Amino acid sequence: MSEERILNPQFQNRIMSAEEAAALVPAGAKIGVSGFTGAGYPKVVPAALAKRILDARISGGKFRVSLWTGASTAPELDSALAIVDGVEKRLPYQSDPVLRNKINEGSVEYTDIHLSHVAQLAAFGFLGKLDVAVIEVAGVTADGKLIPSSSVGNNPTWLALADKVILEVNSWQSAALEGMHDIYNVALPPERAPIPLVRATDRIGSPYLEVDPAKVVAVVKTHHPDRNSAFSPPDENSRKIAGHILEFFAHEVKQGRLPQNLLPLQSGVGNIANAVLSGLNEGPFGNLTSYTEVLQDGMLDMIKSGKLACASATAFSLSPGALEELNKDLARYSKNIILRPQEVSNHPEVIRRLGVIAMNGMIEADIYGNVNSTHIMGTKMMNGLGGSGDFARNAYLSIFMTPSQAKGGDISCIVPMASHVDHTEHDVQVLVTEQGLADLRGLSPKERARVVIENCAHPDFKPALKDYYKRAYAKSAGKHTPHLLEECLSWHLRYLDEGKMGG
Ligand code: 0RQ
Repeated sequence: MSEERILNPQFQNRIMSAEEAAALVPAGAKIGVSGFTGAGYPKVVPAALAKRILDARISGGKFRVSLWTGASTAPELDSALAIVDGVEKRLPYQSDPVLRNKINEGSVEYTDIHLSHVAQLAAFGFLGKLDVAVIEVAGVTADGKLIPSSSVGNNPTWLALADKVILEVNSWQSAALEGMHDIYNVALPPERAPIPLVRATDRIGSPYLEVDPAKVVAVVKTHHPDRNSAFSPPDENSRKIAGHILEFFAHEVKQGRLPQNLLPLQSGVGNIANAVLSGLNEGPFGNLTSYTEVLQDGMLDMIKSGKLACASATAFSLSPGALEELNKDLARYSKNIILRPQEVSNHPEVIRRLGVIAMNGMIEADIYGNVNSTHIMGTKMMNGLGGSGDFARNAYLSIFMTPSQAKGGDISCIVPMASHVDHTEHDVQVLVTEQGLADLRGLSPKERARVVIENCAHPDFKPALKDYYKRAYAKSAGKHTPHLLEECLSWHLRYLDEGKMGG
């Protein structure tokens, strides 16, 4: 890529300021924005739009927009618009503290959607009509193709569906991004055909995004870094969780149920997921591959050390230090990293074909293996389920992990009944806490309850869980999945009333 990032004259003619571009967004618009886990989101138009929204409010007007993204973004987008009460509706995944508060106080509608489902739902009109797309790109080629940025997400869909397109061309993004992406269009039923991807390393599409130039109403030049928070260094619990998972993998290899280089890895967001990757980096397995959504610090370390041969994802999700390091030397990684649309990175067909090993964090699991990834005490949204369901349902191995306790020991993450269920007992194969690992494959509910309590619960809560299960078995009308319906959520109620869970 040359120094000049906008090589096409038609796009050059549309260059304007962020304020001028934001003025083209109508009140009430549904906006499809780029951005996935703090990577590749627009950085200046949202702030200009927030200012417009604030000005409208001051002069007594009403101005809110709906935001459709790839996944979470960053404060320049989600916080900036939420803080001025500018967000009507948000989908499909977020992790912004300001926006989270607005969702939980009831002033923002939030639709939490499997990430692989979003493009199809949008294309068939279930989300309404998309008015504007605001997409960050790394450049525009002479023939008008778009060089994608540090995430792909739903950008191909937003570019195709929106009436108007605003591009942010960010010269901070490395020029070496050109060629790293694999943009493949998944056709809609009834024209859909098999996705011809049989290895995580396969390239099946084009390195460029395409847009009808007639729809491009504004091109805004920027030079701003992606913003993401740093990962905490792995603590003792995370190291223990990683240790249990590594031991389990070694056992599965020995049993002939996993190859020596395992199967393509998917790893979720958060500190624990990142710590597991650090564990793998120090572990005995080599020549690994990943078929995942986000490439976080741990995966980058594994590429550097030679443990991970290739990573297929839809976005980077790196700490500032790792990002700086990667950007300095991105060309070196061009053969190891492929960034795809999230409809492909998270596609059930491909995940099932490749036999992915899915490893995701959770809030809580119940004794029968139902997993809550999203709701604190059953009602408060944390982030969203993101891609965890895409992977959990379709993986060869579906692992969920958490420390056994939260909030200094006041909360047990293993409970009699999950206060909200994102992943049912049918989609959860392995549960891991620092206490141990429960392999639930092939077990009946009663067998699962015994192994989950025994292997995963914290000793402070284990006796109460055993007691609950014993009494439930004695009294329950049905002995298949024994419960005391009058008591099963009492642990959560007690936490809400008294600040500590317990039987
Ligand atoms: O709260 O931040 O106030 O301290 O939840 O918990 O233990 O640091 O865990 O960072 O790994 O995140 C499920 C949220 C775990 C994440 C979740 C509190 C705890 C802390 C965070 P504080 P930890 P992690 C691919 C896959 C859904 C999306 C997904 C997530 C905070 O993994 O969002 O998997 N997953 N996507 O104190 C009350 C409990 C709690 C609790 C933890 N039982 N009750 N609070 N906490 N357990 C990526 C994408 O899709 C983009």
